[in-house]
Amino acid sequence: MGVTFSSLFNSLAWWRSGAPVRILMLGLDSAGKTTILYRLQLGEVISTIPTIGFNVETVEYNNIQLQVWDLGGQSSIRPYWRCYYADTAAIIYVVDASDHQRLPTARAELLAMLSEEELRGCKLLVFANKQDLPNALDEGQVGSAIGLNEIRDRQWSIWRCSAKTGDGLTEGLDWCVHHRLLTRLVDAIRSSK
Ligand code: G3D
Ligand code: MG
Repeated sequence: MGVTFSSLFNSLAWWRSGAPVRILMLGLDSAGKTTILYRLQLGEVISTIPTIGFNVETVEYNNIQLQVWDLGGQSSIRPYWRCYYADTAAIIYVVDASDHQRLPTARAELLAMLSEEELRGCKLLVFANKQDLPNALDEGQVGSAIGLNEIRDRQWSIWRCSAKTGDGLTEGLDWCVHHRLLTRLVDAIRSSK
């Protein structure tokens, strides 16, 4: 599985050819972000707590920096998140599809995040995680619950997955990568006219 993810991330690195790319992986605590990070097997996960107090996990792979932190909790530190927004290629939002009670919170936090000016237009990949659990909602149900259909200002996609088994993770990341490749292709065609 590591090889598959590596080739996906290679494609994304190729797309930017040189400049570092940042991918933010966000979600409520316990959504499964850290599990996904390890499941990707991209290298050593570095965990740091900046002075402002939230825990950031980072994996660097081939000029791509994948940064992970929990949303929710103290709104007072939210302005400091901006330090992490520059050069963000995509946001991966992880939702615990089995935690029905916290879906409204997951929705509110996502919408607050997307309203950040610096993240305008940034593509959004949502993982409806924990599909191995019997009470997990599918991607359509999770998408409705977190208000994806109301998002009109950016491209988004939602995929069901299980970080526990690894199912669905490749498909989601594949969308991310191929979508950007397609964007570049369209840009190249336009500029050649
Ligand atoms: P976070 O980093 O988003 O806070 P974690 O979440 O990756 O720490 O995961 C929180 C808990 O959910 C962990 O359980 C983890 O094993 C579990 N988990 C993550 N993804 C899945 C999944 O796809 N299916 C199932 N069944 N569980 C998952 P513990 O018990 O270690 O707290
Ligand atoms: Mg974590």
